[in-house]
Formats: sequence, structure tokens, C-alpha cells
Amino acid sequence: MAVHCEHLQVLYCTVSVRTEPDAGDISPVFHNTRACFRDCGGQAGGKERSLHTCHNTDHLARCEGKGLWKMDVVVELSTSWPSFPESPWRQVDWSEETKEVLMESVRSYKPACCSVAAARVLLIGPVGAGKSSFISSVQSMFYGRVVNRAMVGSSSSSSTSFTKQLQSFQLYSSRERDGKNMALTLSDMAGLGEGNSPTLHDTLATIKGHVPEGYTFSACSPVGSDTPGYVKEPHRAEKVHCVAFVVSALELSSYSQTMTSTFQQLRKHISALGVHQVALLTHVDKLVKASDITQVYRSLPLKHAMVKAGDLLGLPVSSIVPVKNYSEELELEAHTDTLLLKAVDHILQYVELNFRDHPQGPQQADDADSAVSFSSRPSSLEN
Ligand SMILES: Nc1nc2c(ncn2[C@@H]2O[C@H](COP(=O)(O)OP(=O)(O)O)[C@@H](O)[C@H]2O)c(=O)[nH]1
Ligand SMILES: [Mg+2]
Repeated sequence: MAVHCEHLQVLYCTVSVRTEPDAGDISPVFHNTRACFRDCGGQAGGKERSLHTCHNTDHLARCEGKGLWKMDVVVELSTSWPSFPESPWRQVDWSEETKEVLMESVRSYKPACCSVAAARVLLIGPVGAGKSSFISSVQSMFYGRVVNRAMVGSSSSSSTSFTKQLQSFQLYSSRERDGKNMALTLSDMAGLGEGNSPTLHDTLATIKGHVPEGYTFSACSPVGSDTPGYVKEPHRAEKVHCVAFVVSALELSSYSQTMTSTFQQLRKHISALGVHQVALLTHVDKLVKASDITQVYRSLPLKHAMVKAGDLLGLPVSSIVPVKNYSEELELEAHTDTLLLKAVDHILQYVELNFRDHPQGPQQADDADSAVSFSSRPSSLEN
């Protein structure tokens, strides 16, 4: 049985949970729980502590006297140990051979649309969710070592986006200078939720391919035909073929109601453009022991987080994949790579759906402008 307690205001750390009426006498066991503490100012990027495995509330009581804390914690109640389900709820082959096969299939991927040389995927998500990290992590795998290709922010600066512009990265298939580029471009943009986050209008313009590479988004100057470099009639290759929402498993309880409605607006308008959407749930190493990422599909806290991410985004859990980005490591790790490759493979399935559903190109052109007119005042996603 899993019980989810969120936003407990912990002063003296008395944690009470409600159980099913027929649950009988259960002593709570805090099992494999990581709790994220933020100071009550609610500032993202506040101090963060991890409680790796706490078997009782003594660990929590240590917070006493340090002020009022807000705690997001997934508690698994169990009468016996261990409480991992016997079989994982998604099957993953973690072997080196499968990793190599996946890697080769991504490396040799070719879009099922001959006029498009590289599939274009736009990453959208709140500041600090791990968009840039995902791009860097995927590039790192093919590069053979951890590199920070997309500009990743620090965890303490995660309330402001390090990425301000539209930046697209066609992935290198290897570290060799004469190595080929892969047929996959990942586009990064400023995160949602800060003052200058891209408006709905600008986000849709990006998906339609009108926004020039390197463009710096500004809430007060909407992209339009007078924007320098504006792509008036984008080729299919310049349009976005799949959107990947990126959200952090650590922040699911902290995203504001405004963020939820931002996602709803985005989903509605992007779907109207005929573009498929998937989601990446990052920071899963904070819910599952980083050293044992193979347990990802056995972790009940993670399963709960996936359901919660689905609710936030209005997506079925089957569209969401967990990801652990490289954040502190200098060396690649095979299981982390497998999870990342699974995510890329998942994205590519939806890219292909786009090409197959619309062999001549989606009917997006600018007909979706009837919903969000280029001439109308841009609707800010956060306001
Ligand atoms: N532990 C962990 N840290 C991550 C993960 N993804 C991103 N980070 C860290 O979160 C912070 C923000 O990441 P960044 O990629 O800049 O977020 P962005 O604003 O969405 O582009 C950085 O310090 C990253 O190292 C992850 O999966 N696990
Ligand atoms: Mg970024």
C-alpha cells in the first residue's frame, strides 16, 4: 500500500497518515524514501537535503529547531520488508548488448519523410526541469564522455533559466571530428515560469518553424513577420515534429496552478497543430537510489510520480518516460545510458507517428492561427 503525503508543514515532525479502514494495525516504515526540504520561502533552489533510507521518524525529528520546513515525501507503508513489487511494471533489458542495439538504432535513425534530413524535437518545461541537461546527457552518450553541450544551469540558479534563446542541437554520432551528425535535432528554449518565459504565441510560432535559430524570447515583443530572420514559409524540416515536455520528479508538488493551466493551454494548442507530445520525468535518481537506477520500474514512489506527472500534463502514463540526466558525474554509466536511450527511442516513435499520420505535412500551416492569431496580442503562458 502506498500513501502519498505532500506539503506537510513539518515543525516538530509528527507525521500521521491515514490508512484504509481495513488496514489493521500498521506501524509505518519509511522505506527507500528521499525527502526534499526547502525553506518555507518556497524559493526553488532552496536548500535541499536528501534522506536516503529512513526507517523511522527520528531522522525527521532532527529538523526540529531549524525553522519551518515544507516537505514533499512519498511514504510507502509496509508491514513487511522489502516492499518492492516482485516484477517491474515496465520491462527493460539492462544488458550492455541491448544498450548497444538501442544506441545503434538511434545513431542510424532516418526520418520516414525524405524531405526531412533530421527530426526536430522541441523540449518544453519549467526552469530547472532538466531540458538542457537532457540534451547534454544524450550528446554525452554518443560523445563517449560527459559533456555540457547545451548550457546547463546550476541547481541553485534553477529559478532563472540559463537558456534564454532558441538553441537547436543536431546531435553528433561520435566524438570523431569527421563523424556524421545524427538525424535528430533537439531544440532547447527558455524555461516556463519566469518573467521572460516564452509566450504561448511564441511557443506555437517555434513549433510551426517561424522562429529563427538563436532568437531571444521576449514577452513584450512577439515573434512576427517583422522579427529579424523570421521564417515566413517554413519547410517541413524547420517545423517541430514532436514536443517533449520535461518536468522534474522532485518538483511535481511545487508546480503552481498557473503552471498546470500553462500545460493545459500548450497541450490544447499543440495538439491542434497535429504535433504529438511525450513527457520526460527527470531527477528520478532522487526517488530511486542513483546507484541502482535499474530499480526504476519497481519503485512505487516513482510510479506515483509518473501518475502525478500525467495529471499535471494531461498525458497518459504511457506517454511518460523517466530519465536520469548526467548532473554530477564525469563518467558515463551504462544503466543511465539505457534509460536515456529508451527516452530517445520513445521520442522517435512519436516523431515517426507525425511523419506517418501526415505524409504531406500536418495541416498546421498557419490555420491554427485561427486559435492564436499572429496579429493578436500574445497570450502569456504564465499570465
Ligand atoms: N540529480 C539530477 N539532477 C538533474 C537532473 N536533470 C537536471 N539536473 C540538474 O538540475 C539543474 C537544472 O538543470 P537544467 O538542465 O539547466 O534545467 P533547464 O532549465 O530545464 O534547462 C542542473 O543543476 C542539473 O545538473 C537529473 O535527472 N538528476
Ligand atoms: Mg536550460
